[in-house]
Amino acid sequence: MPFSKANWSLLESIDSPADVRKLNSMQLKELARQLREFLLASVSSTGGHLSAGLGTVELTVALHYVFNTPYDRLVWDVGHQTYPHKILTGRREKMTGLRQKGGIAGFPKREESEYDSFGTGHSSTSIAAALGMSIAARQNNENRHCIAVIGDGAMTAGMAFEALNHAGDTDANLLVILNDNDMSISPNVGALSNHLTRLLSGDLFSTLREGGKKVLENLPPALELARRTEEHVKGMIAPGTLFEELGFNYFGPVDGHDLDTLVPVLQNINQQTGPRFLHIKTQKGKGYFPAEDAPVKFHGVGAFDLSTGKSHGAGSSKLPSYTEIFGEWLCDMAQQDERLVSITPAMREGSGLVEFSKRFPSRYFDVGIAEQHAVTLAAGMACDGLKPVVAIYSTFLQRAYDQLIHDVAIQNLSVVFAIDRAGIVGADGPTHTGAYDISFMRCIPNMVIMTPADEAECRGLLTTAFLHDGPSAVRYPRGSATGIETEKELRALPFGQARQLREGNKVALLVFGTLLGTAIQVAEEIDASVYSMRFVKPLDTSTIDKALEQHDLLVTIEDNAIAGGAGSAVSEYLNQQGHSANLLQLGFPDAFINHGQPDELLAGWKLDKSGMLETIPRRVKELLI
Ligand SMILES: Cc1ncc(C[n+]2csc(CCOP(=O)(O)OP(=O)(O)O)c2C)c(N)n1
Repeated sequence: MPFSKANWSLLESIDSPADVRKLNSMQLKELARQLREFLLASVSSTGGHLSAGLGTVELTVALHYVFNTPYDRLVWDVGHQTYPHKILTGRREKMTGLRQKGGIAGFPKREESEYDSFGTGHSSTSIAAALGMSIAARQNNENRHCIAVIGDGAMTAGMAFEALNHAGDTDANLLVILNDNDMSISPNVGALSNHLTRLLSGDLFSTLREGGKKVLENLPPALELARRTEEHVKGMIAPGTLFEELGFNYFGPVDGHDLDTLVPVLQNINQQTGPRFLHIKTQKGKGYFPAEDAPVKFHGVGAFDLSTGKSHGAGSSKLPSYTEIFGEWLCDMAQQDERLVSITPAMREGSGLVEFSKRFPSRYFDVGIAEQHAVTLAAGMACDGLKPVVAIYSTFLQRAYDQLIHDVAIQNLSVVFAIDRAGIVGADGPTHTGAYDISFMRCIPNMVIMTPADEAECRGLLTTAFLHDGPSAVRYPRGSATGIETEKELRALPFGQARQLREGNKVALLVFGTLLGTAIQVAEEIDASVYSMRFVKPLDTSTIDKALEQHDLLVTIEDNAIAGGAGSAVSEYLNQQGHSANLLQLGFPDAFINHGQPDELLAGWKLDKSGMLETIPRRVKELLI
């Protein structure tokens, strides 16, 4: 498929949605074609989320054509499908810097554009946010439409249902568009997904497409067309869908790639008031064969060759990732202990569970995008003899905080939290950074928190966690491990004990996690002692006591917020003991961490070698003065 710039002349004439609204129906289709090609060319060179955006090209064009954005509020759930929206809303030229430091974000951001009415990244917030906007509009005597676009994956979360439950009982001018592609990141799961499949099944949907074409043959005026389309669409659907029962006026299902249907249906809905629900059927990866064929692989990609679909970076790192180290440990432990079960809230691939799901299907639970449920489900399992391992990203565990405290920790249940993407995540930015888990877990009684520094410690500490009686968490980052040997045997590391790796002078570096490699390099230059602390809780206070005796300055190093983090645990201990020790805490400051390359971001916060070589000697000097 040619991707010459010449193909984008219509797209290049679109500087804002106002330009889209001047086009006729033929031009809208051509715009969608060019938009898809541009999106492909763009993401193949920058990397980013692809399959979801390919599936929302026509919807994006139709929404900006029919609705008066940005006055009308458009809230995109998750926000990973918004590249077409960004391209049509004045950010086409900025796509070259997508997700790079200083460039535009991969998710909607209010400060980036007036068209991004709500910042997202985590799923299932769109209906609540759009409902809130609709209520605000009413209070402010504004006559605007508020639209939430939500995928069938995101619709599985409690938050989405909570908002539907509220909205359906109001007269809010809210339109919920369900973008149903039958996929979450992996195939969608659950009873709701089955309900949606039934709505789309059989002859219903194909008859609908044919009907839509017939309506167009006579080309009646727009409103008449819209009316007839609505009658047609509503006539096609069996009454009593879940959404009708919840108080919404349900339209659909509609082919979300057919602008000839989508536009008049939206125009019709635009004329109506109250809670409305439009169900559209789309295909993830639409229009690009490799992505249609492998939507999971193309959900999020690095730069790739457009003609083959092959990643440019493939094979560049031979080192295993921490995710893979976890996935392998999980299978090994499951083999050894049949009480082990594993739970993922819709993150099979990202959490390293593919192999486990194949080898132990009856002990594998993908619960959909439902972090709160995942944690309480684990608690229930732990009550009755199972040994659950919840594989969860640091950022998504935030959503299950009450469940962690109320359902797991208070009852001191043996649930292992395998926390992936702890620390810097890079291109996904602040919504996905794992900067707070140490802080928010450390204050919970009964929690054991471990921070492996390399893959051998990761494997060992996962075993320690699994054998521990009570709740425990092992946190590890995105990306490659160090390449050191790990032993096949599943051996726990000594509970609550740190390990000293280097003996030096004056300065002791107390490292919590995988910044250990950098710390060792720093220590070589300044002749410092180095410890892998391994445990944030319980803290190895005897190691701290010893380090304190032998050094002038203790430096804690972690990839977590300084506020409440592991360094704060050391600080609290020193305060309790009445030691007037000199302590320097290195970690993330009180600021959100924007998108960029992990190395650049760490350097920006002085957590790289040269940053540490600046801050640590400076503190030593200050001490001497
Ligand atoms: C709370 C939360 N959990 C998990 C994720 C990770 N995640 C990003 S996209 C996605 C799948 C979304 O599926 P769907 O809503 O159907 O959108 P699609 O990608 O299919 O268009 C998941 C699980 C997230 N963003 N937020």
